Amino acid sequence: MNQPETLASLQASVHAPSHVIHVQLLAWVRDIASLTQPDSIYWCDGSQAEYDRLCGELVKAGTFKKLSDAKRPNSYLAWSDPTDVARVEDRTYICCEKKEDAGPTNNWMAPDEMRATLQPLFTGSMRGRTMYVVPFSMGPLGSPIAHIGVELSDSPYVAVNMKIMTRMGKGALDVLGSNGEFVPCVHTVGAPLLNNAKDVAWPCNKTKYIVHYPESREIWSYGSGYGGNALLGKKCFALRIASTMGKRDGWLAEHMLILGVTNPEGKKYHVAAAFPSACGKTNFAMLIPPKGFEGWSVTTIGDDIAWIKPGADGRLYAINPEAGYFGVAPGTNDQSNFNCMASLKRDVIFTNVALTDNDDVWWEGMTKTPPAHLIDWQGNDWTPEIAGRTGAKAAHPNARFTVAATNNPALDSAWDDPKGVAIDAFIFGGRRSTTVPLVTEARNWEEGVYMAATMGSETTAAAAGQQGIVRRDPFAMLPFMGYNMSDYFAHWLGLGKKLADSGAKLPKIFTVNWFRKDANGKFVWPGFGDNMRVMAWMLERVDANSNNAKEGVEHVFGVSPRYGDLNWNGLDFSEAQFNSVISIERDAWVAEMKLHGELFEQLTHRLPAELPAIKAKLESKLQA
Ligand code: SAT
Ligand code: MN
Repeated sequence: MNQPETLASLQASVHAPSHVIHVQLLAWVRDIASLTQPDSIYWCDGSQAEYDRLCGELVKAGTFKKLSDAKRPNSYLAWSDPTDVARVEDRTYICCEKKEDAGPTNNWMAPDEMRATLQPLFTGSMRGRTMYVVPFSMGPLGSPIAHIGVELSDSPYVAVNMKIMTRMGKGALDVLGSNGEFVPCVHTVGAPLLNNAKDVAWPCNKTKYIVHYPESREIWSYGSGYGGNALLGKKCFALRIASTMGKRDGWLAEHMLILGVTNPEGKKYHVAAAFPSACGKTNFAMLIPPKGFEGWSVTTIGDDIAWIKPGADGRLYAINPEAGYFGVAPGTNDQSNFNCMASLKRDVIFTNVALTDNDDVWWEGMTKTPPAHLIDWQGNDWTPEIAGRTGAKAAHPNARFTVAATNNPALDSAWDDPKGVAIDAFIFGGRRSTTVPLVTEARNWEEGVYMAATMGSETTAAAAGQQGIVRRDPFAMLPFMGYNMSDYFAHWLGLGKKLADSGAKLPKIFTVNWFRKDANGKFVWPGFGDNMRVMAWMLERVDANSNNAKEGVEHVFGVSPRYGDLNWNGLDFSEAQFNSVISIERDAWVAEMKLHGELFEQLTHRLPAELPAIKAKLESKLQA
């Protein structure tokens, strides 16, 4: 006879500690365990002792190498399976009831069909492994802008990364209490260990599915152990699922860094900036003002994701839902990102960088002269000579570090503030070697939304697939939208209108392009710290009425600075160079507008009428 289910019997059935009093959570863990059949279940408490123990087990399993404590205390290196190195966009699905609600930019399958597809894959998928129960808060514990998730994963690599990337463990369970809401996330590497088979260092499966059910707010991930495929709080929850929550409840989940910037008079601004993956968000968020900007400071609130909600005063308040950085290592050095290098001195998990002969790490661009010998990310000998001959990279181009925000010397004092920070300006930027000017200010919210919606960017190693081709990446959200892109544009337009109608002052919207190249294929703009020169101009434009506001010059697409409007102290950058990164070439823009047209055709079904109307207006200006 079936016993009535008591809290105690439920807890016992899933080996939960007695402080877990959430019946629905316990029942779900039991159901997933009976589906995936792990050997054991372990509830993560999020403590340092637990982290250290799991890292030790990962070392024993061969997944982690412990780095030299003298060189890089408390740090580890993981090498993934060479086929599991980036997000898999073509295996990522939005499974809502109606295909139109996912929209033409997402892979879609009906929920029933997807559940039937996944059922046999998840059945027994955790055999021979431990299922880690990973409760986490996206955002400061208890913040009205934060939300809770629970990830069940058979990957201890995921558990330790989630400890760094989120507020993970008992604190999140305490917020949940006995009946709080959580987003259930199920993750398996899809590599059951049968008959005591020996494990490999990086288990995964060549079949992969990254699946979202926005209506029931579930995430199911199969077959990959890497980054956004597996750390389900990040892109899956904080962007794809959260974007659908934001649409419903009137807020925004964005692929944006958040930074604070204080001018020499002590006035502080907050900026949120959207760039596609591997286009320098982390560098921008940790920027050190260059020579000529004495008295300015930049502080980091977040480097990848922003959750933004309107406050009672009509301003937009942003939190960083994450607690750590999962950033691109290659190219990072003391010149490009000093604060990042300082953050990486200890307590880091590196994935797919190279190992030095003294048990430290190296990646392309870390130092001018590479070490004479390394073991590359695939475990092979690497020397500059071998690289010159074969082109072999020591680190994978999408190699990553995972490190706690609290390691960042430029961390903003409000980074953990449950209220969030009020945003003064939004910046949108793509990676474009031609066409798009260094900076443009939109004349109004609608034109800003247009510019963000039509943004293009050259693809990078952050996603599997061909690199360096320009694709439209609206709001840098193309791979991360949980619903119909046209509805998302309408959501942005609607939110702006609602706030403006309430009398609120809206943040200004800018687009930037740090990546224009000259005829020899060299970047013209120095970028990195010198991006401060552009940001300072933007902030003057935010304070449009202040005395030192530089007017800039209006053109077809908005307002851009003149050479004399930027502070060039400490940088040798000629007017001719400036003109080559700020110029608007008519022919290039006629071609570019055609691509906007192609995007709008793809999205035509629900496209808000404002956007084609703005396009027509811009085109007629371009013809004039
Ligand atoms: O792999 S992640 O999606 O987490 C990183 C990124 O592409 O931004
Ligand atoms: Mn990102």
